[in-house]
Amino acid sequence: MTTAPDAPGVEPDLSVGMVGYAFMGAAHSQAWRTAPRFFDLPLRPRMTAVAGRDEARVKAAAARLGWDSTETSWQSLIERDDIDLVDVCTPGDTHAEIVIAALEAGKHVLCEKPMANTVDEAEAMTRAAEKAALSGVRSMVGFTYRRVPAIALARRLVADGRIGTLHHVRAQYLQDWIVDPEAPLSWRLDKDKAGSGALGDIGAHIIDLAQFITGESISRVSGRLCTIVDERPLPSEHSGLSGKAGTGTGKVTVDDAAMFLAELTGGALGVFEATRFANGRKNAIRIEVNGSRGSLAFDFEDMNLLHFFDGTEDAGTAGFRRIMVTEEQHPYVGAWWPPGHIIGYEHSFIHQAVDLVRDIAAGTDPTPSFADGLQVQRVLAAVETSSDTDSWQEIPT
Ligand code: SOE
Repeated sequence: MTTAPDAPGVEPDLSVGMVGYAFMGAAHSQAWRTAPRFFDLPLRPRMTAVAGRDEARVKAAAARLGWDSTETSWQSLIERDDIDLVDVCTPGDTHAEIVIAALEAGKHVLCEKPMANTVDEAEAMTRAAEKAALSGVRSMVGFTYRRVPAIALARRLVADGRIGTLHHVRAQYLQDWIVDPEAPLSWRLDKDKAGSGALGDIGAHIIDLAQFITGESISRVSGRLCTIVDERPLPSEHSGLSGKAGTGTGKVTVDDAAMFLAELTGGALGVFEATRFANGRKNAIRIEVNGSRGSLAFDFEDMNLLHFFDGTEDAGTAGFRRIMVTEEQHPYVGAWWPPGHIIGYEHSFIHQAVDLVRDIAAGTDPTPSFADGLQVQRVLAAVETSSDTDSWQEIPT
């Protein structure tokens, strides 16, 4: 850590270097900037450097997002002595190489999801993280939705026994940003870059959330993947979520929709659905868990609410209760606004930064760990194999 002068009341710095500066890079930048302004942190994140290959663009991004300096390669960022933590916000095909190099250089790592494009890569990353942890180096995978207060509250209620024995999990992640067949190709539609399509991009989130909320793991799956539009215009220039079509066409090499049945370690059944073709659904993460005593239901498009049915109440008046998760005692909420003054998408990234900084300062292992990310990767791989072979697949432990 870059230690600040020992002035009383001044926390030492945690110097951050970020690789990538598109959508996720912007969300992470906002989090590093805002976290110390609303939360008491034992270390003060400093936005030291951002890396990207195009010098003009990375400089413009640094100026826009608030980074102090730039590098034109991730290698030169990692070589810097003044970087304590490397924040990886690049497409999945680059994660393993960057992350392993950063860990070997003794840098803490935050890696965007899905952790890798293959199980082999995720295993190598996990081995590197476990080795680095022996020298106090910390690592975390960016499954940010865990840090939505209503989701964290759902986990707390399940752990407190409020829904009883788990029977079912029902999870959907629905978007529609490529429903138009003229929407251009982007790296998220390229298997070499993204690993898979809806499955890894958004299905990974609901796998993580289902396991996080219930405290159980997915042990078996039976799935089906499909590609709905298999050829699209090439992008004109920018290839992100809102890219414009250029000339010529190219192949879509990933799934557009993924569905699977699952069994959880405690015996409960799960149904999962991830698609970027659900017309009208913009970022709907819907998750419902049903247990012997009650049920919980959440939808990210109304993310400050958690619905709770308490089956132990009198049947005549029982019903789904709409909990506004904006009270001081709710997870993370105390740092924000008075009750009823809601928060948004970006706040989960801030909460992620806060938890990571606190773990680094305390010398504790952050969650989700790389081992957690690897387990999600194994579920993704099992769904693909299941779809290819028409079979149930076990998830190795
Ligand atoms: C695109 O589908 C995407 O940006 C995902 O990659 C993110 O993980 C999700 O938070 C929002 O949608």
